Order: sequence, then C-alpha cells, then structure tokens
Amino acid sequence: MLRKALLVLICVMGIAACQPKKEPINYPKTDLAQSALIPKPLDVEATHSAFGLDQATAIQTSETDPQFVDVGRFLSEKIKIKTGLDLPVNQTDSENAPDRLVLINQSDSGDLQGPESYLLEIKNDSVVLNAKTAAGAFRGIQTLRQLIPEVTNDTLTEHSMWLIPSGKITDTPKFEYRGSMLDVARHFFTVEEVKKYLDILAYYKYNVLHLHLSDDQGWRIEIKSWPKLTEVGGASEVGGGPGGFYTQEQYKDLVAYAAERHITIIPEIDMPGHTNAASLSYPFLNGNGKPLKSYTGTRVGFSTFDAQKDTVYAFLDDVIREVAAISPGPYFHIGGDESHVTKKNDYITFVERVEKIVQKHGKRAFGWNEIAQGDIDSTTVIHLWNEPHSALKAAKNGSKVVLSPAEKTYLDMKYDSVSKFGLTWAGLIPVDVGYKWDPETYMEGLPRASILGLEAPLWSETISNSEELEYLAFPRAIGYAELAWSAEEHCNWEDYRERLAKQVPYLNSMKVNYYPTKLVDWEK
Ligand code: TNX
Repeated sequence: MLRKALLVLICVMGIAACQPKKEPINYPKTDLAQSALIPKPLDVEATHSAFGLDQATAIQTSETDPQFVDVGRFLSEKIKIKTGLDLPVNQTDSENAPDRLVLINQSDSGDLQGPESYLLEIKNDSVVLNAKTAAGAFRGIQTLRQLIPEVTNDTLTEHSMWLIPSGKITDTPKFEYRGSMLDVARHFFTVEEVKKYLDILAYYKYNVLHLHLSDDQGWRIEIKSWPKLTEVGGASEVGGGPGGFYTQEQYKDLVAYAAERHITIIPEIDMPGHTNAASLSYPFLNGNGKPLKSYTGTRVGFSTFDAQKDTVYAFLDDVIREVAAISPGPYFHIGGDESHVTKKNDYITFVERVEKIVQKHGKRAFGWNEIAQGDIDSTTVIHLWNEPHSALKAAKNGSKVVLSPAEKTYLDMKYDSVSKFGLTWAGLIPVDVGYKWDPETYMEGLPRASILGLEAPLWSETISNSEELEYLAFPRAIGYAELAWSAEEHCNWEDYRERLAKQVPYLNSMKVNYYPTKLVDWEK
C-alpha cells in the first residue's frame, strides 16, 4: 500500500515522469470565485486555470478508513451519471498511470476546523481534497460535483473534457445540525420517495433528515411487540387514502441510505398529543375519554395518551426501545407539540418520564418547544417552532436549540396567494422571505453557543407524492441549506438568487418539480 501511495505521489508531482511526452494542455482562463456553489463556501481563491476531467482521470482515496473509499466510489458514480465517464477508484498501477488524479485524503491538518470541514485544491493535473473525516470528504465532493460543468470542452483535446475552474476552497459549516423534516404521517411517502429527497438534501450538504413517524392520521413504523400500530394505525392518512408504513427492514434501508450520504435520520414518535392512530390501535392508551374513530382530517390538538397509567409507559418503553435500536443517530424526537387536551400537570409528568425512557435506551431526547414546560435535562434538545420564551428557558438550563421558526422555515407554508399546495397559518413564505433572515440573531437573548442548528420542516397535510413534496420544498430548502452552512457575511439574497438560477440543470437532471418563482431569473 505504501508503494502504491508513493507511486501516486510521484505521478501527481510530475505527471511527465509517468507519462512521457504528453503535450501540456492549454487551459482557458476561469474564475472559481464566480462558480454558482450552494451553500457558498467560507473561502474561495481562484487561480484562473482549470483541471480537465476526462477519461484519463482516476480517483485515489485514503484507504485506512473504508468510508473514504466509499466517498471516492460515490463521486465516481455521480461523475458517471453526469458525464458518462467511468473513473476508476483506487486502481492506479504502473502500466496504466492516469494523466490526472482526484485525490481524497484523510488529513489532520490544522487548517481543518471541524469534522465536516474540507480543503479542496484544484490544479491543472490534480484535484486534492483533504478532510479529517469521511463526512468532511463527503461534503467536499458535493462542492466538486457542483463545479463539474454540464457541457464538455472538446476543442482542447480530441476527446471530451469537463473543465473545472482551478483554485483553493476552504470550507466549514456554520451549524453542526442542518436538517429538514418530512411528515410521513399525514400522508405516507414511500422508501423511494424519501430516498430521492435524501439525494437532493445531500447535494446541498444537509446532514439530518427528521422523520415525523406518527400522528393522529397514521402510524408509520413497524413495532414488533405492538403489531396493531401498523395493522390498524398505519392504514389511514389525510383525505382517506390507503396510508402505509415502513417495516423495520425498510426503515433500516433508509437509515443506511442516509448514512451513505452522511445524513442522520432522527425518528419522531409524537406524544402525548397527535396520538389518535396509536390509541385507535390500542385503546388503553387513550386519555381523552372520547370514543375512538379513524381520523383523516387536518385538525390538531384533540388526542392524548393517558399520562397517568403505568401501562402507557410500559408500551412506550417497547416502542422507544425498538425504534432506538434501529436508529444509530444520537437523538430520539418525542414530539410534545399541541397537546391541548392533556392537563398541564399530566403533560409535565409525561414529558419527564418519557425523557428518562429515551435516555435509558441510549439516546438524547429532542422535542418541540412545549416540552420546556417540564424540568427537562440539559442534554435534551429543544426544537423551536413557535414559542421563543420556552426555548430561552431551556437554553438557560443548558439545552441546545434547533431553530424551525414556522414563519421563516415551514416548507408547508404557501409561497404566495396562488400557490397550489400548502397552508397559510404562519403566513406566506416567498423564496426571498425564507432566505433573508439571520438564524444567529433571530431569537433575542439566545446565545450563539446554544444554537445547534437549523431545520426546515415539511408537514404533509396538503401534499401526497414526490411531485407535490418537491413543489413546496424546492427551491426553499436550498436556501435553508445555505443559511445553515454558510457564514452570515456570505448569505446575500442578490448573490444567492443568481446562484440559485444556475441550479436548473441539476434540478432538471433530478426531475425535481421545483416552484419556478418569478423572484429568480431561472437559467433557460
Ligand atoms: C403545526 S409545528 C404542527 C403540525 C402541523 C403544522 C402544519 C408543530 C410542532 N405542529 O402538527 O402539521 O403546524 O403547518
């Protein structure tokens, strides 16, 4: 392996030594700083030449961490889809030395600030990506993917060559948590639909997908010890459709697919309210004293678990144990929102007991801001959506806060009065309004150190398939990717809207049904 590494090094330092008499390529002038990268990187230095990606290019990765090899393979696959080039990964040998190399190195350089930081150096004959972790390398290759042009320049050589502008990019995220949420409870979304959403999130450097797995209208995750949750509770959705659920195998497949993209899935079982489907499956859970019926409307706040029964907590111990066992991420979201028919004392008792169950199963609890009414642990994360004062209270006690203010980040709010899908209770959120705010100063009095990150939730009362999901999510989710990653001084609407316009080829290649807002001059 050492010999191979040495060979690669020699090749990079002097391609001429390995490949005698190759004419140097006369690269045109470029400007890396003008590239339409989203999220905008921390620092970009252009060197005004180019790297020529072509069939004589090979990918070489660190091999000590197998995840770096996976990153190399992921890049090769995406290059193949975009250009048709089939670049070998870690197959360099002396007879077949490549002309140009993409190197993906594990590095401990002090220039790399955090686990997701990366340095990308693009020269004539090499692209060198350095990162401390495979997650950092994965974020770096998204930048590289975005830099590969749609069109080739075949006037330079007799074959097709994709010119990548040269220079150096130093990049690191603003927030460690950059998420979106998908409500698969109001309407069910299939494994394939969720995978497509994950693909697009990964391209814009998201690292969390929060799945809202249960609500009044449906229960979406198989629980082996309580099978009626999906048999009964999974068979409905808003509007009377068939519903659906993920088997544990399917959920594990989603978790693994997300992990390949360095995205963590955070499961949410919403409680004690939003629980009609669970109580319909097992009526002893019900605490609202009313007869149970399947619910396919869109009202909230009418259901509750019985917070005083030990059997309810024994049930929840099973549910949390089973879901936690197939969710490798650090968090378990317990919901906690809009429990309007749970008595305040019962609500507090409930949250405090469930938080302990989550911890017993090795996870940190996470909940909508209402849970701060309880005496919650400082390791529990508060998910702000509508009540800044409760998030502030929890932050004072040491909790981290994830920001999802409805008026700014709710992907299910309509863009404007003619939007086809969406709700309006938190206001209209046109693409510029969703982008033009500063998450670091949004909540007065909340110290920067208390902010874990940003999440854009997509509730699904008004949408039921990928096309409708994409209409609401895009392009807004691309803007939240930038607000969550890029330094505040780089978040500039005029500059962003030009870069957003240039996402059309990618969005079209993915067949994304984005909303073509008139606020952006979309590239034809
Ligand atoms: C409020 S935000 C809810 C959801 C709805 C959403 C619709 C939150 C924690 N609860 O139950 O689906 O509004 O926009």
